[in-house]
Amino acid sequence: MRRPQTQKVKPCFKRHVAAGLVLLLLVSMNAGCALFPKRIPVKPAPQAFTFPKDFLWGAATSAHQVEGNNTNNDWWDWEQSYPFEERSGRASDHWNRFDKDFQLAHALGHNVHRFSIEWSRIEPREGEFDLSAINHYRQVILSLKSKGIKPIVTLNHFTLPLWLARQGGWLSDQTPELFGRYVQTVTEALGSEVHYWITLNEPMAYAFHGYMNGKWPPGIKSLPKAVIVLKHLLEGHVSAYGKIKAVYVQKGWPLPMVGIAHQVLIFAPCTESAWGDRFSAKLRNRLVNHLFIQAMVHGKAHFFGLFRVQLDKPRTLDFIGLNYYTREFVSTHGMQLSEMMGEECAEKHPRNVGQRNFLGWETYPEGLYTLLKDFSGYKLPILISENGTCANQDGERTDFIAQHIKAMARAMREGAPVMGYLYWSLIDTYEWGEGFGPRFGLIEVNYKTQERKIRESAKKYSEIIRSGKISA
Ligand code: IFM
Repeated sequence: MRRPQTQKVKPCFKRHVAAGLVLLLLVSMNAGCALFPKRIPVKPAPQAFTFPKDFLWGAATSAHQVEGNNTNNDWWDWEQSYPFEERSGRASDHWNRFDKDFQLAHALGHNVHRFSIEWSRIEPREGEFDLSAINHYRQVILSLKSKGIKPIVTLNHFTLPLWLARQGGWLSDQTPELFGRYVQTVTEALGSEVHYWITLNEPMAYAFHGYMNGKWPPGIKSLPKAVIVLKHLLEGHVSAYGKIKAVYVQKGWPLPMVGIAHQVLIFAPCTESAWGDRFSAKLRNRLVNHLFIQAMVHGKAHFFGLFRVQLDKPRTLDFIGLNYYTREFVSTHGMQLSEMMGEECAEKHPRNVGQRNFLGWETYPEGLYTLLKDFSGYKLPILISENGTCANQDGERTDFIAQHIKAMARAMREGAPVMGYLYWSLIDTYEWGEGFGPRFGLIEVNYKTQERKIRESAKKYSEIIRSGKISA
């Protein structure tokens, strides 16, 4: 154990009076400290944290948000019929510009990049797989690898092919198997070049917005349907996990790592002293943050009889991807389960003092530390699969990144098994239903000309990556 550093306490008086007098004085004033300077412990200054050499550093995107012209999926359809101010349209034209975008990522020192494959391009009609689309993604992967950037491939990031949405999407009990079939095709075609797979992005957020508040396609508001969708998403994940592993075994490729990208939030009580609010915060934490992961780790999960699931296989996760952005304050407003889940009170909450971004989300880096400590309990590697902000000023993004990386480093110092950090997002994206206003990108996109400009915050992030350290 290291001994605490010490410092000398300065003598209290100068020696300019007669020695005897001084002695007398000192004794009477109980000031022995002047003669025998006391050693008092000083807290060791926290040191910079050095990340492991093989730490994954990069950024993420998703197909529909950057590629442009994903005309054959349910989101495109939804955008045409819903009164959105902005539709995804050409988005960031990443479908055509991916190689240039990856050159920028490379220049910024990224060694990994997460992107998603658009199911509606791969399987435009049921059972028909489009080889040219598969080949496109092969080029995407090869472009990354030629620059020394490892691909992390998400297989489903919210959007569904229109044909599948029309037959019920994730409400249909056929969908988990159809997802497995699509995943198998993609794995057979691209698996030799990929080590990291993410089956689903944010299943809880998907079920909530699509089937509870109805803000996303298919615009349903029904708790029982949301529960069915969650079960099917879990079964879809299990099916995909099995297919991926089976393909690698059959081909004799080194086994890959398969995970999900799971949305996590800090839930805090609106009134600390109100047990009901504290209870609501705990309930949400259990449901939103843990239920899905518990099911994948243990093969079963339940939530007060409302949700009970038993999967064919336990342990269908090799790593946990966490998408962390902010915290929410909740208060309870009744004794029914739905009321106990609470309501948000962020706007009027006095403790909500952090910087707010363009969408009003509070910056709360401490939350990342807390969640990493919490999720370390699953004893699986953790990837920060998304963390980012649509800052009003780029300087806020610089601070956001540094503060979150510090929080992550603190958790790692205390043993959290973090394998990488991905900023959301590499380039500005189309934000679901919110349009192009929120600017999350490390790289700014001029949507009129499609020009790219590296933001200062991206350069600061790059400095952290290159140094492999963060100051305490
Ligand atoms: O843009 C989204 C992404 O698609 C999923 N995670 C949250 C991001 C910001 O809202």
